[in-house]
Amino acid sequence: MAGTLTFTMIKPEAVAAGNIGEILAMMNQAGFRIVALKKTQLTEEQAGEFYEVHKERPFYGELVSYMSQGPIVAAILEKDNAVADFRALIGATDPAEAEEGTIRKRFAKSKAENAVHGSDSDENAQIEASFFFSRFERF
Ligand code: 3AN
Repeated sequence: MAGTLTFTMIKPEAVAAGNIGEILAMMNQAGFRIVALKKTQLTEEQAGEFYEVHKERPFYGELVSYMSQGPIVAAILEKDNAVADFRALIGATDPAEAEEGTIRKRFAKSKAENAVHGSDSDENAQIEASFFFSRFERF
């Protein structure tokens, strides 16, 4: 059975552009409940650890420096079928391929600066949520 939790980050360029409120509103309107929420900034080391799965990809270095360049907003979200439904809400990695009405269509600038992160599996949602939040920060 599909899990009810997913993990998201609003990425540095979307935070810097003042889009936190509108992006969170789109998540709420799509039926996601905020379980945990914080604004924080990753060190390069932390960003490297978070994106460890992409270590062999050619854009890994660029991704790590971009994700640590400014504050991000991290959140745990709850909804039935959370991971798949949230991936549908954010749209394709490349905003040029993202469908109308998706968060990336509206806010992403490029494949790298694509406004939001969304977990790609229930297992990764748990790992990513625990990277940012303790049990005492989830409600
Ligand atoms: P998604 O975020 O849609 O799951 P992944 O898992 O393929 O996409 O990529 C993780 C992150 O790596 C993306 N959110 C994006 O910031 C960055 N990324 C992916 N592809 C590229 C690329 N071709 N060039 C630069 N950065 C990329």
